[in-house]
Amino acid sequence: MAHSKWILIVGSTGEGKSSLINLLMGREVANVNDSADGVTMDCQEYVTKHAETEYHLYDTIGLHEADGGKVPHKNAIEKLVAFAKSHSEGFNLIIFVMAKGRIRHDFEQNHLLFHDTIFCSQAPSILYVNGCEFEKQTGKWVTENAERLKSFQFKDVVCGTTMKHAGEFEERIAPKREETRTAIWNAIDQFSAAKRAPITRYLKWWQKAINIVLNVFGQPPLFQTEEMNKFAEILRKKGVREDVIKELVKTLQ
Ligand SMILES: Nc1nc2c(ncn2[C@@H]2O[C@H](COP(=O)(O)OP(=O)(O)OP(=O)(O)O)[C@@H](O)[C@H]2O)c(=O)[nH]1
Ligand SMILES: [Mg+2]
Repeated sequence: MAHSKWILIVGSTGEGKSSLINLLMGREVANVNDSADGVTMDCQEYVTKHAETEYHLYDTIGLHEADGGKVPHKNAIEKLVAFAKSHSEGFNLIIFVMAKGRIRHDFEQNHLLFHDTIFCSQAPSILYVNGCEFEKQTGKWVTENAERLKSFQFKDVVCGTTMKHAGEFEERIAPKREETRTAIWNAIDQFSAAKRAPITRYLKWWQKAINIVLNVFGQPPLFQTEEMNKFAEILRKKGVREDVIKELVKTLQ
């Protein structure tokens, strides 16, 4: 039987996940769309073979702020639980996808949720920066954002393009698309772990995950960790004002 690996692809709606999947698969399997509608936490599987390995690519939107008024946070929590239940065996690699530009709050929250919390930082992750077709120097974005990127602990950052039907630019874009495909497959081969990192089953991490979901939806956290309670108690005993403690706890959570 061929060796199999599970790859989770996370990114907000419209950043280029489906385009990346199509590029990796070598054919149009995932719907590429311009609409701003996305379904939080829904997951779609695509299977392909590369270098004697069977890859299960999972396309998921993760959390995004645009859902704020539209999808209640309870839906997002339910979907997160369903996701954890049906993928408990975990993944060998997480690919975060973002379109070139500013690193946004929802990106940070998704990283915190998927990388730090759901997989307890045990699944290696790489970043794919999409929309770099007109970058004169490949990787310029990485150099410019080096300081910001450090904290995410990405094993690799690949800048590229999945742009299709580029009209008059097609001749220039086509080789860049091919370079992107090669670079991403190389990164997958090199950085995916031999073993799948399972989804965590610890209460502490789940409390953190649910707090992150609530944060994205502008809701206050439901859980405070034991350490945080102890910390607040010490400050209280020292006479620190309650509103100051509350603010500090909120920042640290
Ligand atoms: N300029 C540019 N546009 C791109 C690139 N890749 C994809 N797009 C465009 O970006 C839009 C969104 O791409 P998708 O691949 O559908 O994005 P997605 O992340 O799957 O979006 P959802 O399925 O809604 O979550 C489409 O209009 C694509 O044509 C790229 O490298 N450069
Ligand atoms: Mg898509």
